[in-house]
Amino acid sequence: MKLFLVCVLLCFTCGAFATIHTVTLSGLSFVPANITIQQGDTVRWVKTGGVHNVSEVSAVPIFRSGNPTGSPFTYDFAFNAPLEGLYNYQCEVHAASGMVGTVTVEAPAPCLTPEQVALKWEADDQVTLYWQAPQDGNYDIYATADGTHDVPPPGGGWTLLSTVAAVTGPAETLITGLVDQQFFVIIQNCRR
Ligand SMILES: [Cu+2]
Repeated sequence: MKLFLVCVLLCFTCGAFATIHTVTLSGLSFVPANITIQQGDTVRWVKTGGVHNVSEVSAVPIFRSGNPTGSPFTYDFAFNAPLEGLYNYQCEVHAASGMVGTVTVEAPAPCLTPEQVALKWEADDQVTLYWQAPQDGNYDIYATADGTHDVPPPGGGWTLLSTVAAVTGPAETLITGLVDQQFFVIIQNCRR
């Protein structure tokens, strides 16, 4: 008898490893001035000359390198959950001269729960998954036969069953060629 379990539905993006994005303080500019990153990434501001600082623009800055200084510095800030969206920042000395920048933080799709995926057997080796994309995008559907999922796909013994492009809202995905063993399935939202 075949046992098909929808076990884990992850909510991280492809390349789930945190990235460091470097912004250089150059003259009276941040270079690049506007960057888009994934939640969990770090922005590293590097200053070699001049009297500057880095300060998010709000009454209580979410990130701030410290008071303006003439000393070189490297300032790291990790944009971890729940931070997302647009952050304006400035050099407090030179904001009026246009020394400003933005960081846009893209958050991963919300998690699906196993209850949000329905199964319908079409044949002994075919099943249709009925699910709802938490946000528009491309989805990879992975399965593992041994039930282990400590290492997220694409590594860790996962098999890519299907790639579904440009999903908006409800989705039906037919999976064919299942073998007679226990499957766990992951539907992974990939920002591509
Ligand atoms: Cu400055």
